[in-house]
Amino acid sequence: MPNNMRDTFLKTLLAFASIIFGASIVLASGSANAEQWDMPMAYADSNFHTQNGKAFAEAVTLATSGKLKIVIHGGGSLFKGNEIKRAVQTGQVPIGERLLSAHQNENILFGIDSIPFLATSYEASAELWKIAKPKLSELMDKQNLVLLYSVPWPAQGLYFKKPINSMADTKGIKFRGYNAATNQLAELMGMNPVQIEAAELVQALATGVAEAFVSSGSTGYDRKVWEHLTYFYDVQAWLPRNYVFVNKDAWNALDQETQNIVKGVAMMAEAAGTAKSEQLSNWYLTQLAANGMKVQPAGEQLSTDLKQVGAIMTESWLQKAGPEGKAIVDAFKAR
Ligand code: PCA
Repeated sequence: MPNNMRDTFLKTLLAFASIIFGASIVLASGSANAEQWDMPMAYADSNFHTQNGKAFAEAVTLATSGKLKIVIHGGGSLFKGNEIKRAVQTGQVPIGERLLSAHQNENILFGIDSIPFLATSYEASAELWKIAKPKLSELMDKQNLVLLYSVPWPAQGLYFKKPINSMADTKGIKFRGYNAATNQLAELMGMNPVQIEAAELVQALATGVAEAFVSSGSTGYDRKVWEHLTYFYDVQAWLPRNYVFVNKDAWNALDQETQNIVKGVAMMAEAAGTAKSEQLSNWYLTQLAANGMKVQPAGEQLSTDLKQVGAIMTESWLQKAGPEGKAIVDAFKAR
């Protein structure tokens, strides 16, 4: 490895490791071309994605000796979840994080991670991501974006007020969705979907705008949903992803060394965030239970009904996605 490459790599590695292990940052002061990147994120400050984003930001700041300083704005405080991608595309902010599948209305391929029961473990999720990534990077490139890293949420389960034994029990329930797939799930189960950001979930539950939803134990825990709901069915339907992306013009304006550092730290952030997600996934469920929720697998009839709904959703996704989508799913299944 050439010396300057090795230096960049070591700086990057040391910076990330020191952040993860809780070092405090001392910056080389007064870097000549110091630049600040504000980075909006949609989820709670305490959420593991946001914490991981903070480690990423601090490590970049440290490894570039403050030449590029990334500042996280969590909880949708700078831009709301559904505004973040556009804000980055149009250069209102240089970098941001968002739920990948929230954009499946723009292009169905962004919903590759929300096909029910396709990739339901961390291992499968990583394999599907590896296969889909080149196509997604290409799509993003056309949207003036550079893909940096992606971290999955824990598996998605169903939250309800009352026990649900089959689809016969879900008719007419007001169901909070977070993307097109979750709205379709609600409709196929006879429920009434209403799309709401995680940041507004508690208010929706408190005011009765929504009375059920699908999400991870992570969001249930972050939002203390046991104050409103009692039943969690651990159906492990899919692992949706958050992804971090940069405005292409802002990216191209960075010098080569800084780009290498950002890419290196991003790789580490993907690995560390994914490990954290997996490590916490069961812990979140124990927290739901400790706060009085009944955490259980779906019963036999509900499982059968969900498989049927999943098959319909898979079919409709494949139809919309055409040969490109099919190629990804086929390659994943043949792995
Ligand atoms: N939490 C996010 C998306 C997926 C998840 O687990 C939410 O509910 O909005």
